Amino acid sequence: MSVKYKRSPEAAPDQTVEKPPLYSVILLNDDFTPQDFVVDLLQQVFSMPLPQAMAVMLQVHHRGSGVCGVYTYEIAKIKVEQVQALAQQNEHPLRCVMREV
Ligand code: TYC
Repeated sequence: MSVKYKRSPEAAPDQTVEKPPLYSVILLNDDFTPQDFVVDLLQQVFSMPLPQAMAVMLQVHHRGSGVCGVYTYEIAKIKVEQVQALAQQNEHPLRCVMREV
């Protein structure tokens, strides 16, 4: 869903621009992808510091899924593709999806 907001304090009151929709990038659990691989990937693709990467990996491992970040459509799509490419190159069944916030 898109929301309208005022462009700036200087803008005329009736002047609005569309706020872009945002997408969560979500990692899904599986029984085969090594935990270390997921931690490395979270650091590499999502620029997470090690403690955060470990926390997100454990969240996915224990709860089934976890949010890696929230982005505009094109950025979220690139992140999902990067995760899928790394998983494929390393022959892991890791799944990653995006969902509108
Ligand atoms: N459950 C996996 C294991 O025990 C680890 C894992 C974590 C896999 C997160 C995927 O998105 C994932 N090796």
